[in-house]
Amino acid sequence: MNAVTPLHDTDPTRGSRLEALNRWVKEVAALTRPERIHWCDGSQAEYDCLLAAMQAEGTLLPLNPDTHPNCWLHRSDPDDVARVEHLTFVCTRERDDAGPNNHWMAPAEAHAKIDALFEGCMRGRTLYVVPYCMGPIDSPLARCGVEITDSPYVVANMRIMTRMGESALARIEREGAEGAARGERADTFVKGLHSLGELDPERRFIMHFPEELTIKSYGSGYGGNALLGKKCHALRIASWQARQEGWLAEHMLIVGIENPQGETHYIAAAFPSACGKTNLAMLIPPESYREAGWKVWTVGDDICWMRPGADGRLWAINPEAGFFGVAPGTSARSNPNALATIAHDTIFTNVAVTDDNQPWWEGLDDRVPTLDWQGRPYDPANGPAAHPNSRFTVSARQCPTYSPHAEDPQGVPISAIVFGGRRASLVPLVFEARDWTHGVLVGAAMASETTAAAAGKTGVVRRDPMAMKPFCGYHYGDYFSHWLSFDEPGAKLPKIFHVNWFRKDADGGFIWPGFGENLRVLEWIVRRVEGRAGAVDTPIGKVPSIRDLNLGGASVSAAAIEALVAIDSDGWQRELDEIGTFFDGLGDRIPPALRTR
Ligand code: OXD
Ligand code: MN
Repeated sequence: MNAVTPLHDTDPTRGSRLEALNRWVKEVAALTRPERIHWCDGSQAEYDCLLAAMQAEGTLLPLNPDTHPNCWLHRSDPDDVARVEHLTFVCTRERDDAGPNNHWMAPAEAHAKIDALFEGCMRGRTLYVVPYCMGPIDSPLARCGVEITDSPYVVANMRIMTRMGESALARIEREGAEGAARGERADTFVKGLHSLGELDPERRFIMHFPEELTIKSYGSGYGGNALLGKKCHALRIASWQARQEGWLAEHMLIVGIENPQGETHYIAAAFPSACGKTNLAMLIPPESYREAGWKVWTVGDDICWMRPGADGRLWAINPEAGFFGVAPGTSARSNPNALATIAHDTIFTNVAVTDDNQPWWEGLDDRVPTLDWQGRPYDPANGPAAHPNSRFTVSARQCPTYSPHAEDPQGVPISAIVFGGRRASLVPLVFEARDWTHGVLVGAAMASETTAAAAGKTGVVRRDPMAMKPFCGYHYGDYFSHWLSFDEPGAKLPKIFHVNWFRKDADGGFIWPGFGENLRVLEWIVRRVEGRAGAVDTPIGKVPSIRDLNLGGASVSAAAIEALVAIDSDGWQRELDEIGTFFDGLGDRIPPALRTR
């Protein structure tokens, strides 16, 4: 770092307040050999310094300050644009505990392999110590971590995506002292070590050690590979912790639906990456609903931690403080709330820019960009102008529909859980599971067409139980059993539903209009929860008949709706056979209760 950054070296007082953390930072520094160490306090001044330094280095470019005040563009390495599932490992002592759903490596081998890469990798760089809290800082459901990274871009993103800095350090310190007083280990925070390394895809690994609450990620600076609070901590490690402690860490948005009587139901919904979770979390009701007084509140768009409360209901928090949303497709039509959210104080990554230096992506509007995501003059022959997995990082507080209850320490009570996937055929617009066990089966059987959020082919149907295939930090069989275990006396569990917004007609067009219109389906879900809506029994669960849905002012025909809720028995028989084969592939830990359904 240079003269514009008065960032300070290790603060010995702060370090000694927390022995375990200080020791780990020293060990990492001895291995990685940074030029200096900076403990992040999370202040605005620190953030401004980091941005100024990145700007001076050319790794962060200012966008048009008149249209997008305090907005920035970062371009990642062109070989580093998505999560790398084939290089992501869960390193448990027993191979079977990671399960066939994860790549596994023995912990000793994994540490040796990745530590060899870390050796001396921060020479000439600054090592940042980033204490963070996942969840509202005063929430009993929240959990802390510390990420060590040599990327200022990661630090800046972590400040937006988590509660980062002094307040998190104070909580870590308090929990350490409480643990020590109980005679338990003092380092209950998750340790994440990250280095950009050489950004060489051949020297890239994301390793998780759930038994050690440790993450090591080398060689990538992008998204979930590098912002370790998100997928690595809040899903892979947290799912493991959640199983031990009796809660759930899920790949779900949380949205509040307020009816004209002023009652709000919270829905948690799991969809695979890039299936519109952010859009659903920020949905704008159709006009007739708005006039009637319906409102939609955003609690979270990607991750949900939930735990049974004293009243038997599941209470949920969003562990994140920001949105790391997919830019392409975000528009005034698909998500005006997101556009308002990202109009200022936002970091964009891998988007294109217009001639007046505004961020641009496919689907935004019909302007033609000047530079593509790699900074080249835009030429359609090179493919899309914005990378399909280009992103915005922005504080959730900027969202016009951010729920006034999003930061409640006890969380919000969940009325319904919704599973969904991107399926061009077969799967109806919506159906309701018969009971909790059937609902768990519906989640376990989820499948979706792949998108650009992960490296690899897009558009292929893959099984993605509970949208957790890339994120479940342990054996899927044990995970399903854990889900089933919540059905115990006294539990007031949410009803479970499945939706599919993505059915296509013979010409390849979407049948259901989606976006704000999805509220029609959510209204049916909420009214089912309240026992106020009808439904028709089918072999796969309950579906609404046309008269059960509020279709006033909807642009879709009655015939289309009939088609969207019709059940194709032969197709479902084939689907069930495939689900059976998929479960067989997961081995003998699949709970028998799911088999007999
Ligand atoms: C994400 C993902 O970044 O699911 O949220 O890939
Ligand atoms: Mn996600």
